[in-house]
Amino acid sequence: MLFVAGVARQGNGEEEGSAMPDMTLIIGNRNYSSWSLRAWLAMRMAGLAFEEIVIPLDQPETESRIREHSAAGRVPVLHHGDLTIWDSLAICEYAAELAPAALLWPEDRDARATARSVSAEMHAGFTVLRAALPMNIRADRPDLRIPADLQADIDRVCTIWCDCRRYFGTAGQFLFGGFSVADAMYAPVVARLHSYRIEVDGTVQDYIEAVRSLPAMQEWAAVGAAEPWVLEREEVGEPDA
Ligand SMILES: N[C@@H](CCC(=O)N[C@@H](CS)C(=O)NCC(=O)O)C(=O)O
Repeated sequence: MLFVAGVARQGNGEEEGSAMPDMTLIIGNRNYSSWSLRAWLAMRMAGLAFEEIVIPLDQPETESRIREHSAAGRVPVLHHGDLTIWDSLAICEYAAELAPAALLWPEDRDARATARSVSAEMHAGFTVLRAALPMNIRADRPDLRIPADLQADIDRVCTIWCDCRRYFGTAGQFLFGGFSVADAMYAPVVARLHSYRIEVDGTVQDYIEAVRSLPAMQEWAAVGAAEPWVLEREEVGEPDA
């Protein structure tokens, strides 16, 4: 029994002879839960097998259900045997360690340091963009007004993507060539720029298409689009009735 994040868990973890203990990823609604998408995508792109539990957000029982898994009260949460890992970036890091061959962090040290910088910037920042453009996979909202502070966040994201593609990404379609944690961290922004049809230049549009074309992203989007839950506070940019 381990007490992790304030939650007692009975281990079913690494036993002698078992190469890979079970993993379960707890996520929110696919349509809206941007932090869940980051962790889920990193796990999938690392080729890791895991069970999923979806806890719909904004329901009366949401908080208590999440707290059964993590005292931090947020999804995503990963259980691996008797270990609990919470927070999207920590789960991405863990996936990178479990599956080193997937190169979720670039091999080149300069590229890796930059990938970590842009991932941390996403994790800690872009508050205006995150509030004004909620991830809403099934939305198609071309008429959203873009105030200056939102445009500044969008411009910063586009600069990051263009710089990464130019200086580190030429060997592939993603920010650092092959898919990395940085792409997982920005995947919900890709979805947002698409949903709200934000005007971007050709390099950014190509990158958006590369991420959206990933089979894992298409799977996430298809399941998210079919979900029954509609969260009014996340529904922005609807045309006036
Ligand atoms: N810093 C955390 C943020 C996680 C987060 O805010 N998740 C939201 C869903 S996307 C959540 O759990 N909200 C709880 C709730 O709405 O009750 C991470 O990176 O994982």
